[in-house]
Amino acid sequence: MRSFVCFSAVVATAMAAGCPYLSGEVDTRGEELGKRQAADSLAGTTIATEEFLAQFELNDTNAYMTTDFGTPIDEAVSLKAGLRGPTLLEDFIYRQKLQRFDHERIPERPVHARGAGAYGVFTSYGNYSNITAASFLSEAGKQTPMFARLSTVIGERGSTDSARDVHGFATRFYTDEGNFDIVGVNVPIFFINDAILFPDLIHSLKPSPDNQVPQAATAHDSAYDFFSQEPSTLNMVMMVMAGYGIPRSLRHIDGHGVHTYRLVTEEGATKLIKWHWTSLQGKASYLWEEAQAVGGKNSDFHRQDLWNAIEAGIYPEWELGIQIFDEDQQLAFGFDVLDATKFIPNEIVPITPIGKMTLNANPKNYFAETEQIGFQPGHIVRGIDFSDDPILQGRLYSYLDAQLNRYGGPNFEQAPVNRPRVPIHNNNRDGRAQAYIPTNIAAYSPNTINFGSPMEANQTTGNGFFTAPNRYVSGPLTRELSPTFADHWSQPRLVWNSLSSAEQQIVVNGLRFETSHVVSLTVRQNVINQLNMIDHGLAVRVAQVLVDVTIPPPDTTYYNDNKTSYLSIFSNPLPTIQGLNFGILASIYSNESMSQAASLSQQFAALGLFVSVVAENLAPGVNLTYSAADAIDFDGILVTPGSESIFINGTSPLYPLGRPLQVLQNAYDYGKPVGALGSASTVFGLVRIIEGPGVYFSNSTATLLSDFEAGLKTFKFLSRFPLDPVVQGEV
Ligand code: HDD
Repeated sequence: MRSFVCFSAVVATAMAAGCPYLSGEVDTRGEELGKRQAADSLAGTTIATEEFLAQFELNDTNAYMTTDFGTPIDEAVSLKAGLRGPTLLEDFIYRQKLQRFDHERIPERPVHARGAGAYGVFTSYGNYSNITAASFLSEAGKQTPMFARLSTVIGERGSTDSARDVHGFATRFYTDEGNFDIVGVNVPIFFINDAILFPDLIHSLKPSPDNQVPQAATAHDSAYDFFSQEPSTLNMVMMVMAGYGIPRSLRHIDGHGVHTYRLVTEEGATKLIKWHWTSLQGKASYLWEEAQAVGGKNSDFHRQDLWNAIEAGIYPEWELGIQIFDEDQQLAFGFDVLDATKFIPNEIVPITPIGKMTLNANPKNYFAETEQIGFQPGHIVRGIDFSDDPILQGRLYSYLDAQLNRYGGPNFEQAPVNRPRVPIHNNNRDGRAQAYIPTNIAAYSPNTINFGSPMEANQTTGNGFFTAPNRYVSGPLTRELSPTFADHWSQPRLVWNSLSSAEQQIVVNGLRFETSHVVSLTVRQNVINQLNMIDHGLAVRVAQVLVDVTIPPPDTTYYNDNKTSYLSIFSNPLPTIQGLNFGILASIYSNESMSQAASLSQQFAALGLFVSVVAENLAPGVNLTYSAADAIDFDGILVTPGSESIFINGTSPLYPLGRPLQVLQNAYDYGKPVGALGSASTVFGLVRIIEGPGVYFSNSTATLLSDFEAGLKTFKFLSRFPLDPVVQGEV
């Protein structure tokens, strides 16, 4: 036996705390809650997350080690024949420990493998029974527990958060009438308009099958081969390049259900809708150079950011809104609302807010909760119905199939994070790892032995319907794309028109980066041909770095002057700076610097910012060293007076050569607000920083506070970056 320090103390405490197996106690948490749950479900309420999950939690405090089947064990040393002899097959403890380790992984999601999740609550703004029978929308103030998982798409589970990618925005409502999932993304559209193309899309985006390069990146031949051969993707490519692909954080993205859904009232009246989650933190994005630095310096940036904000009580919030329109408006907006590659501009159908999601609790175990949650667009509650969108129809099959593969069996809905907060009654039975004990011996319907139970829910007025009345489907079998899906260029053109010159430059730069990695001349040419159908200037500008391509004459077929104000990320200031990161650069060798840092730190923290004082070592009052700090850690940076010498000398064994200046320079180069108090402004003469918007010098702390508050809301100062001459009409 290996000796453990304080072993006897642990035993004593465990006994005092009433350790279950020592005292012979039986765990009845599940049973008690089961009774409550049944009662609550009849009363139309759900059990709060904390209480619900508590029944499944394993708390190891003051407990002895046991096997999976409960026997107390000592498992630190294997059983051997002789002190130096071989390990014995008989050692069930050793075998179980290794075996459990060998089986720790389940297949990661084939897409959206990397993500972060959190629990929350949804609050309905009103009683919407005039448009839907969905019970979670039945009264103002009604609260419904939630779980949200936000993710990248292409990167593997161990890839990087800041990869340029669409971001998944999956939300689950644990309603009092079962689970409802909106499984969306951070753009209002999708790449393709027929689910049969999904494997092709994903194969083209994933790393090359021969060498698995590149990871979590679209900058390669196959992606652009597919994009240029399947132009339905162009709308999404444009948005991803316009900043949607590299958000500042998961808190700063919107979510969109993408498809047209149908709402149904108790009386059977229907409306068509699109779901939208609007971030109350606002939308904010990295610049590309910054995103790449984040990927290298802190590949967990987004996951950590969401976690930290929730731990600090700065709960991220999103407003749920719907665009609502009539059944006969399906072709009224110049495209088909069943085409998932199109969005309805807000100017045409405004978004009506109907509730709010607040994420307020981190999971306690990443695997059990964030990894095991299995979202499905097919998780629907009464009052909500599908549409014939071919992408949605395909998803109704694919997600169930994906969960079956990940879990290896059909009982995945029994995992705590997947369980509805209402009781389950049906005749589904058995399967791998069944966790319930069904007691009804008549597992069939109709039956008399169990008095007809479980009964069809529609015997109760208003329950058990999903499919809207008067929803007809008819037509000849065909493998054709509807001509109403055929225009792939007018909306990417609208996206292009809706961006500021600086944002258009971001798109051009993004496409230059991506297509410069494309080796095939045919693919490069095809990309340019497609861009030319969106905008000739765009094609010309991207082609400038490709050289070996022919620029076709303008193809004006789909050129239009339409715009929407909703799309621009960088033109709209953030509604709040709460939860942004702020750096105060200081030096421990200057009393003035340290005392200013302490006072500034307090005042900036009072604005709701996460403030870090950076200095040479972790002396009192310092949160981060120059060895560890980087511009990516901050949304704005302020230099303290007295710290000038570290910028001028720039050398010390305590940090990499030139690091303090580099942090400042990079922050400027990433478009962030930067500034100096008093004499520290001289430091700016040492770097390539041009005085202008977002660069603040003052002797007054109050002035700097208000400057930075405005600067952080602006978030990125794009006027620092050069524009192609073409913007001034020179090409
Ligand atoms: Fe999907 C996961 C979003 C089209 C097949 N998808 C997945 C996730 C999100 C989306 C957010 C991660 C959920 C989580 O966090 O667990 N997917 C979308 C959106 C789409 C879309 C908004 C179009 C509007 N997806 C789509 C199609 C197919 C799939 C057309 C296949 C026909 N998606 C899957 C999947 C995944 C998935 C393979 C992987 C793991 C999972 O489902 O649970 O089934």
